[in-house]
Amino acid sequence: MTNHLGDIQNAKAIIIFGANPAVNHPVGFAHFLKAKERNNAQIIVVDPRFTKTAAKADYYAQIRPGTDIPFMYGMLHLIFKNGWYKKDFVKNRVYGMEDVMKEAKKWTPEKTAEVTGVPADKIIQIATVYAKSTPGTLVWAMGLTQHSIGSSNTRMAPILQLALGNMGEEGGGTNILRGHDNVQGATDMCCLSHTLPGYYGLSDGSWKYFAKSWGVDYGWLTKQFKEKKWMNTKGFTLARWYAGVLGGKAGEDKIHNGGTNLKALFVMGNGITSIAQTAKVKEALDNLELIVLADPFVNEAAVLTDKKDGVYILPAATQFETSGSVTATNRSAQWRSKVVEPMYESKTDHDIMFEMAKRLGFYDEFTRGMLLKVDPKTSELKQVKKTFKWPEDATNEIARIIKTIGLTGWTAERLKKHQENWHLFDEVSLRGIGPMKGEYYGLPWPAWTETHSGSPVLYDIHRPVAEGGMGFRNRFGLEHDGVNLLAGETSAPADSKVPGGYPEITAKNIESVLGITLTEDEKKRIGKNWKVDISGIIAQKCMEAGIAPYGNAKARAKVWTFPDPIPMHREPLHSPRPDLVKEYPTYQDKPNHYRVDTQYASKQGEKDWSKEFPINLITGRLVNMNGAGVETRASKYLAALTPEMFADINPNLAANLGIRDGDMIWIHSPEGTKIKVKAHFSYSVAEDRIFLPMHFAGHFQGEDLSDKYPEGTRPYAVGESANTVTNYGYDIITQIPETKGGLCRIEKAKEV
Ligand SMILES: Nc1nc2c(c(=O)[nH]1)N[C@H]1C(S)=C(S)[C@@H](COP(=O)(O)OP(=O)(O)OC[C@H]3O[C@@H](n4cnc5c(=O)[nH]c(N)nc54)[C@H](O)[C@@H]3O)O[C@H]1N2
Ligand SMILES: Nc1nc2c(c(=O)[nH]1)N[C@H]1C(S)=C(S)[C@@H](COP(=O)(O)OP(=O)(O)OC[C@H]3O[C@@H](n4cnc5c(=O)[nH]c(N)nc54)[C@H](O)[C@@H]3O)O[C@H]1N2
Ligand SMILES: [Mo]
Repeated sequence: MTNHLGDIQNAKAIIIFGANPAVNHPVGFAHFLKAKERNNAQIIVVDPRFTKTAAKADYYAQIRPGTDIPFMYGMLHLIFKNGWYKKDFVKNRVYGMEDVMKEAKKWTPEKTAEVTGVPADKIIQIATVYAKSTPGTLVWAMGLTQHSIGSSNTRMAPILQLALGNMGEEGGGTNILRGHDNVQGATDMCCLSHTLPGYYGLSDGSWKYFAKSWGVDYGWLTKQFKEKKWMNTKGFTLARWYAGVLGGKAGEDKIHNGGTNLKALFVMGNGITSIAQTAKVKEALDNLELIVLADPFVNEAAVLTDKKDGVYILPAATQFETSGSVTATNRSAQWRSKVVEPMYESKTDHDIMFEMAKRLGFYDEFTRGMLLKVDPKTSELKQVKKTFKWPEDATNEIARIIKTIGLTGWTAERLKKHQENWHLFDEVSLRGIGPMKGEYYGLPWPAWTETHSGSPVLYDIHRPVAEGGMGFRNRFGLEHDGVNLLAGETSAPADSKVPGGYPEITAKNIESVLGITLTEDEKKRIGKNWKVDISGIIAQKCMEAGIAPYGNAKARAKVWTFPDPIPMHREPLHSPRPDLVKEYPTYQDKPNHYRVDTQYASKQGEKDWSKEFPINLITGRLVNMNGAGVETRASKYLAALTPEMFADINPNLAANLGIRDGDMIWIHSPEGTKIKVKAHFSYSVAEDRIFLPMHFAGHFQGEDLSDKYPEGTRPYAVGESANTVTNYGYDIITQIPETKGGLCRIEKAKEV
């Protein structure tokens, strides 16, 4: 989120694309409703289903899945045509908007209606209300991301906000409602395969900075890899780990993994049936040599696989049995205290990892960073103790190393103080009072120094940098195609020593940009640039001059290194509209995408999928269930609310197929897989689509696997996994699966 949940109360309009907060963020949704009470905020919902959130909306557009880019271009068409965009903002703070304007010209209300299925007058109504009610906040979640064009969707939404000047404003911004507890923290620490923690890229420079900061030898680190080149090569994604096992088999995508397949799987906190294409996942599980499942519950990977040995279930403790900091959806940190000691023979996740590191022979290297501190006089790293204190020393290590997103201020001591003084912060502004005056709740990152206030609203130039103000980051050079990438005049944060844009701060330019002279001692101690400056001198001097260490540049509407420099509509791989596939085809196939060849054009062009599979397939969430569902289906009371797996189906569609409410139906996918579920009549879905909740497991393609659970562990509710029928398809940048855009065929199941 650029802003935060409480700040949504400041909005005059709220437009929600592909999120259902009334169900999935019900506590946060209270702020949306308060915005309505306070400002008569206009709530607009764009979703293929009439959701519980839509029920609270002033305007609702029932969009065809996967067509949000045309919808937003349709809005921009009217915004540019009628001069409703913020010209100064665009001129001074955005790069590449001309190309967006050109594309938007094509998306007349009629054309937009043709592609999205939303009537032209509704598009005009929504664009008008949203453009005129400022500040407006734009909210999204999984309905935008889980598509082969997901990353384009997530660029399109900020472009709409930039055009309207809604970025860096209270009550504005792009507010992405995150999923799991601490998923923001997991992302910031990169529990993924494509960067180092803190978004430091996979490069020799970053590795050397981390080697130094961890107190380990860089040469030792390189030796942990088969060859040095693998250090800077992205790994498999969660979405396609199975391809790492199956690669090389007939009909499977080719892999690029140093000549070997994956042989072992260690799962820590993933429900397995949440991964698209469960049948492939099962095949991969069956082909592994070793499976380790660290989970408080019986991870259903163990139930799905037919593997009889080499499967280990480790009892992991829950969050209530451990302590430490987590990061909320708005970049605020929260300190947590342990409620009870780990019960029975369970161990916390970090203890499981420490034990693994001991057995694998790198425990000392793994934990050494927690023993180090920067000497304030010399700026050298020194070992200051023999044993670490968990979790405080881990938190302080993160604060010491991660400069990119400004975690410097997140010392364990400060975070604990915020936990203890929770009542002294305002929910709408996050401002502290009394002893917490001058700080925002949870020190939302960036918190540039150990005394910084935190930054509740990203890119806000109305406040000084020391109080959370900043422009956009200078990340992609000083100019492109002869255009200056730095921000224009009058767009520096309040009280800045420099009036307009400026580059990111390095040891070389700090004196000239800030207009200061460093002492000889400072020159000796300062790091190469703000991202690796162990001394903290750059951040300190920047605060004094009102300068954001990362620079003040233009936001990029155009990303020249991406397959689509500006977002373009492309039909889902499995589209119900063959006519539009011709006009808006998907990408060319992409070789070696996170180590696996990935199909686009060849899959889409294989045949007209819509002939055999005419129904749109949407998957998503229920309020009483969570994720892959093993935790919530193990609750008698939550399971009782939805005891069986079902599909929401429009009664008119059902009637045409001879299906009655409550009948069992087969749903077939283009992958050749099928599931048997109960038909649940609902007008929330249009006649060309069905909705499947993603939370079930324990049945597989018609077979009940109940007897495979260890005794006493079968959840109260079991059923088919939606992901057994989700289609092939992955985002071109991130590889998130296309679980919100696919096709299927439905038939009534024969009675037995
Ligand atoms: N009760 C409950 N709460 C949860 C979770 C849970 O499992 N249960 N999970 C948590 C997690 S991990 C996450 S990530 C969040 C997810 O939160 P949400 O993103 O709100 O969750 P979903 O229900 O998956 O999808 C949101 C909506 O996207 C719509 N949609 C599908 N395709 C499209 C499309 O092409 N365009 C548009 N505009 N909309 C589309 C769906 O109809 C659905 O209503 O929820 C979190 N909160
Ligand atoms: N079709 C379809 N598929 C989807 C989605 C969709 O919308 N449609 N949404 C996707 C999204 S956004 C998400 S986030 C995923 C969610 O999918 P998962 O991440 O698989 O969902 P959870 O059920 O939250 O799984 C968490 C697992 O961790 C275990 N666990 C809980 N606490 C702890 C702990 O402290 N330590 C350890 N070691 N384990 C713990 C739980 O028991 C459970 O087995 O699903 C994705 N898959
Ligand atoms: Mo999620």
